[in-house]
Amino acid sequence: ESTTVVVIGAGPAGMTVANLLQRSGVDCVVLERRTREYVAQRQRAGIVETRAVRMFDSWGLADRVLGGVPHQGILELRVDGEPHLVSDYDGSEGPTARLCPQQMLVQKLTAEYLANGGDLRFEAADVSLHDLTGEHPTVRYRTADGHLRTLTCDFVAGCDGDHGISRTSVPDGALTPYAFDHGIGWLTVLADAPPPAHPLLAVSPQGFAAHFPRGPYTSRYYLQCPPDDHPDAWPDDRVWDALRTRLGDPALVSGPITDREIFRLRSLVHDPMQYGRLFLVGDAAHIVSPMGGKGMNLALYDADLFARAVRDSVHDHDDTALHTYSERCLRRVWNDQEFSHWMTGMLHDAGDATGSGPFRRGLARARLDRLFTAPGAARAFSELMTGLEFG
Ligand code: RFL
Repeated sequence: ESTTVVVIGAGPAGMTVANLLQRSGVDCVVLERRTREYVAQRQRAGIVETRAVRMFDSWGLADRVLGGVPHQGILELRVDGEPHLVSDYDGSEGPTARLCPQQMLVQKLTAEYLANGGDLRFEAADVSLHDLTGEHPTVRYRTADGHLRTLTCDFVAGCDGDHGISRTSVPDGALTPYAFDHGIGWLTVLADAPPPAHPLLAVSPQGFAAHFPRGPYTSRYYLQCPPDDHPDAWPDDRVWDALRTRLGDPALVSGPITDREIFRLRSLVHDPMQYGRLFLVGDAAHIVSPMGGKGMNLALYDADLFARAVRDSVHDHDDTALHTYSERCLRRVWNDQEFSHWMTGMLHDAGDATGSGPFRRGLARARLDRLFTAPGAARAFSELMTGLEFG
């Protein structure tokens, strides 16, 4: 069996690549290890940034895959209980960010791709990549009923996240990893409880906390905690007490908790994002600490560049964009890493629960103060939030 592109993974990166290739008239097959139900339930990101909304719009897909809830562009930064509103509206023309939980985006991209006759194979086990530096790589996998299959292709899109097989198929030494551990843990809780008026990030002496909308009656919360803490140490009462204290809102309405996890804030970049005819897209190439909401949005950026590069190569025999893919992606990756790192430092140090000391606390408070009072600083922040900072 042969096709032009084999896409490994049906998350936001893989399903965006698949739809954009389909719209470009380029054949592809998507292989996903999990079931369709499993992938459709995975809840993570919640906001598609302005740049990514305009990207989907340019492909005629925005209304089909993003749903209709515009994000008002306001964020609340609450410092010791005192609210400050910052905006991600940068004054430019065109559609703006949307509230669109990650699993909704993936469900809609999947439905759109299948409705147009796309080839998507769930429960593909033991996927392996071969001849990546040759003219025609092959991809082997096992179907749910145990049959071995081989696909021959021109390009492989490695969209299988941080724990996938794409990156680990690259020989040691061909990619350089740049990793950073922030030394911070976040307890993340999903609950059937009223969302805040605006996405809310709170600094307090007890540590950082956040409250984000995820649906009409669904919220995601984050609480800074030691990175090696265990979710069992956080029974419901402790979660709600900590949120009320850190958000400075004794009347915060609680609700049934449907998910509770602890993860370590870390950042990782692999350079280059390419090996032969394998192109890494999204989390397979980079992880951004969640502060700033850039991880999924970067995956969408890579997907757009990759699909356009393949389109140029297939239709116009022009490989320029394929050759510059990694370099162009990495420019934005490092830009977003910097934004996320800056915000992570500022919002944790300002509360000083990390023990980073009074001097860093003073610096972090000065950065916040500048953001709230200096129009140039506020403008730079809103540009970074929209993702439109490169013009
Ligand atoms: P995904 O979403 O991990 O999808 C990878 C897909 O590949 C499949 N797969 C395989 N398929 C075949 N064979 C194999 N061997 C395979 N191995 C894996 C997997 O089953 C899956 O379907 O990667 P992708 O597409 O690159 O998308 C990246 C985003 O998921 C990620 O960046 C975001 O979720 C990060 N993130 C956030 N990003 C934002 O932009 N805004 C946010 O608010 C935000 N919040 C978050 C987040 C990540 C979180 N986690 C994971 C810690 C909140 C959390 C809690």
